[in-house]
Amino acid sequence: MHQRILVTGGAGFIGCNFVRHLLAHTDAAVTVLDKLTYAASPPALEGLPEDRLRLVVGDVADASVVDPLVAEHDAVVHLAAESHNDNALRDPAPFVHTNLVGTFTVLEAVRKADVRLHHVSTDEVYGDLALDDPQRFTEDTPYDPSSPYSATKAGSDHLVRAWVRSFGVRATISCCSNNYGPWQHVEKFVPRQITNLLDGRRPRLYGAGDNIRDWIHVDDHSSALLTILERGRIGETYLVGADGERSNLEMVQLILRLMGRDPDDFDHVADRAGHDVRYAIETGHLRNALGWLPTYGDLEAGLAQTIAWYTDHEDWWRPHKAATEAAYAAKGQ
Ligand code: NAD
Ligand code: TDX
Repeated sequence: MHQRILVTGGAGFIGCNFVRHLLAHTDAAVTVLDKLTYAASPPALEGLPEDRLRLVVGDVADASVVDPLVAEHDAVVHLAAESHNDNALRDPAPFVHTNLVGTFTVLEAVRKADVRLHHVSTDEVYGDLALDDPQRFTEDTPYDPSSPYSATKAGSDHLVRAWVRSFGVRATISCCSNNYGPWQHVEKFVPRQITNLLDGRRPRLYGAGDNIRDWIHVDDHSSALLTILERGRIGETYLVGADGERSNLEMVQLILRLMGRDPDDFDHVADRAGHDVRYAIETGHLRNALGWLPTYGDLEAGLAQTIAWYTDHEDWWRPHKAATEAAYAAKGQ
């Protein structure tokens, strides 16, 4: 339905998987706008149909780039962000720039050109839950972000909501749980542990490892984004998750088992400052309203596939590994 789609942050982990999903499941011509920060993977966009994919290198907070580009498209899917909590604790400045000023810039561009927007956000905007809380996050849970990263994402969501109500911008928002899958930077939990094991290092668990995350395969996130882009109700926020709650300890031990290692073959390291305890998503709204369903029912199968992918793509992650681990080591992590 949307023939020309602009994907901001399309060279990042979720962005590149989403671009591949768009090219495979629609006829759309896709433009990626990406600054190509340390987190980008230009190789992930190689080998795709050249007549349907264009890469524009630029800053999503630069209106002189964003305004004319947005005006050439029918829809924008906005993923560009600084995404890693540990980096935000070291230096929050780029998070304010990209996540807040960048989203403001996109909103002004879609307002001027009257272009449909889907804004990609996170379950972290709702803060965290206690381990024994029977509730999960719903679309009605009050925003209560607790980290510098999630505060900038929450702020960006508030901007989108205000632009919808005040200016009639045609936008939807999705808040997704923790993604795993191919092309995820080795700074993140799942690829860090897999590549540590491939590298002869032990996995590193922050604190006791009791914290719970709700895991979803990135392909399921992509299909949810396309569903919301095509059929979502303007002004609505949709939670995206796949009933994948696991403690970090359970995840490390699952990865160890799938890689044929001893379940105790990991180290506890310094905890993250202000570490959110638990995220959990109630996904009924998206399923009932738009009929979306995840295809990876089985977290273990998705993780096994991801382990195989990292085993086969050492050329891709190897150049980032040493510097990433050196930065962690400097913090006792
Ligand atoms: P990522 O860090 O892997 O990729 C981000 C991409 O944005 C990179 O390609 C980077 O170069 C680009 N970028 C950064 N600053 C930019 C700027 N100023 N201008 C243009 N491009 C810029 O992130 P990700 O994990 O793929 O996350 C994508 C989106 O999904 C983010 O908005 C994030 O908040 C959201 N999200 C992520 C998860 C997750 O588990 N990873 C879960 C829910 C929501
Ligand atoms: O080495 C590690 N050891 C460890 O125990 C790392 C890197 C992380 N952790 C813990 C911290 C978290 O409880 O694992 C959990 C997952 O950590 P991250 O991969 O850093 O993800 P998280 O902080 O939960 O945020 C992710 O999901 C929500 C994404 O990075 C965000 O962009 C998204 O919004």
